[in-house]
Amino acid sequence: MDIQWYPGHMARARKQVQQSIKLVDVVIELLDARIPASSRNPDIDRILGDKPRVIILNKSDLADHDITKAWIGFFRDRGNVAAAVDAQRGLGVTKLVSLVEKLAAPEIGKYMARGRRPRMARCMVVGVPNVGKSMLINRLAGKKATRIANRPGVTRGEQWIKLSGRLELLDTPGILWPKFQDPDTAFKLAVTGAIKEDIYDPEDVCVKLVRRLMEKSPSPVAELYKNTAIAEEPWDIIKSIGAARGFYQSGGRVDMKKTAVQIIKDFRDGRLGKHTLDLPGR
Ligand SMILES: Nc1nc2c(ncn2[C@@H]2O[C@H](COP(=O)(O)OP(=O)(O)OP(=O)(O)O)[C@@H](O)[C@H]2O)c(=O)[nH]1
Ligand SMILES: [Mg+2]
Repeated sequence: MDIQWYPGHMARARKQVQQSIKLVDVVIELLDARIPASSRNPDIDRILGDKPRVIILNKSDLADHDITKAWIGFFRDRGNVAAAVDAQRGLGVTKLVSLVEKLAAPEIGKYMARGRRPRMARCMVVGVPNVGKSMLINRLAGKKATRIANRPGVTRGEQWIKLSGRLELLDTPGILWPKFQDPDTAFKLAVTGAIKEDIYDPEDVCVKLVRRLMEKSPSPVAELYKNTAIAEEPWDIIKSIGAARGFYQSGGRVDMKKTAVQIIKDFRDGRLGKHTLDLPGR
């Protein structure tokens, strides 16, 4: 899989993140719980410097629960603050607010030591595309939050959300690009939806996905598609699933692309079970 980003685009986004983090006490680094290693920007340590951060594994509803626990242990062993969240249903969000407050306390303490009045902790969310940044921001904002336009004293145009009197959240998320160190990372980013459909081949990705899922016992592919996925090779399995669904092209051949896209969607929506593709300590 040969995938290229636009370097200019990436550099601009990165610069914007570097500007924004100056405005906050704490950064929420959002990772996809299904691929915590692959969804991490490899330059993140350099980008964030010594800014306090909390590592959040989002979409934990789609990930293997035990492996998520192992990942949180992995990050904590390295001295990070880490927790799992399901931004879609709002699980883990209240705890996240407490973690951010705790991490911001030393900075606010320093601020007050200079004779200033106490202020709220400020934070922002950063992560790769599609990891759930906007959804988490909306969850954090909830109903009680008020959006504050152009708060004086900070960069013009920055929008802040006041979270029930405890936190201020920068409402523009920081988008960082993942890196494809190897074809396996590219596969994981594609299958989870972190990269757009126009830069990978769904049939290619689906073959890899089916092969991986066939290694599991019982195979989630055989379970979901019942008696339709009876072949040995991933390509033939995809073909039989397409045929069973009636995905034909004119001329009577199975529409492999349409079938592949559907199977990938089934995976992303959790219909093929909860899977984590990256193991801690990789
Ligand atoms: N199952 C599940 N889906 C989630 C969760 N969080 C976000 N999503 C879904 O993931 C997709 C992307 O969410 P967004 O919040 O738009 O992600 P984003 O990081 O803002 O994406 P960009 O703005 O494109 O960078 C949406 O379809 C959400 O419904 C979660 O915790 N669980
Ligand atoms: Mg967004």
